[in-house]
Amino acid sequence: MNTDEYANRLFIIFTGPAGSGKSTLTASFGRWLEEAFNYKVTYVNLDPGCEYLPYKPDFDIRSMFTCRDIMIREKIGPNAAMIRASELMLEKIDEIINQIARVSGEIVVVDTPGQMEVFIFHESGPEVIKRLSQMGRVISVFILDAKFARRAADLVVARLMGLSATLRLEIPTIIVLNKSDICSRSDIDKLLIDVDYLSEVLMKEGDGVISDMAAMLTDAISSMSGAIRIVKVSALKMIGFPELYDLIHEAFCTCGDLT
Ligand SMILES: Nc1nc2c(ncn2[C@@H]2O[C@H](COP(=O)(O)OP(=O)(O)O)[C@@H](O)[C@H]2O)c(=O)[nH]1
Ligand SMILES: [Mg+2]
Repeated sequence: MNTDEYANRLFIIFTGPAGSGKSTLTASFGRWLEEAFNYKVTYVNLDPGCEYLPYKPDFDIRSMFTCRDIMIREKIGPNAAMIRASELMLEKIDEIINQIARVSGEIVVVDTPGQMEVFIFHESGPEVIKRLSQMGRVISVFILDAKFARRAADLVVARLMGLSATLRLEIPTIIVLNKSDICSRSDIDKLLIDVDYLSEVLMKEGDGVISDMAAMLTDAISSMSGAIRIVKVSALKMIGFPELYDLIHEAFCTCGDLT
């Protein structure tokens, strides 16, 4: 139920592979929204495995359980502990959602577990998203690490990952290329916006079979998700945030500001 009280609330969920910059972007994009627009931003940490956060969370899953405690208590390794934590997230979903509801302002930035698969491909992520959708609009920002965007084929893989996140979470998803401050490709802008150019480079860079496959995937992704625009950001240097803001805005087709 999407009541009037919640109609204007926006949850921005940061997802992406380990180390791509979810926590850093949660912190810096949240701060930018506060400074540029005076929004009241709420910070939510759903990563029970992190040791350090670059923001002060209003809700922190670690107040309920941590991977470290689970490892010690259940005598298991870090990967099994992450999976166990994901199960616990599901078991305690009512309490988690109630606590998030209690602290949430108009914009809520949500940091997710370091290992994206335990959030996106297990039950907990989609369930959390479903419950948040009852309290406002939800969008996910899928983060790709520029360190792994050296070849055109990597961008195709990124789009596929973004698409699988969309399919799993069933919410609008924006793909960002983070760490643009250390991106080594000079034609990255063109690769991100021009699908024909991307196909051309794929042909040149890969060997026959691989580049054919990548080109076919590019066509398929384009027809499935329309004109895909990947925005280039740097969470560390706060670059590309107005463009990211515009994309979030466009995803909801609203006028005026985000709320
Ligand atoms: N150069 C650069 N480093 C970044 C950027 N964003 C994050 N990092 C670094 O990447 C590492 C992982 O970032 P983190 O936010 O913890 O990733 P997470 O695992 O996805 O939450 C940290 O050392 C960050 O300082 C960026 O825009 N540029
Ligand atoms: Mg993190």
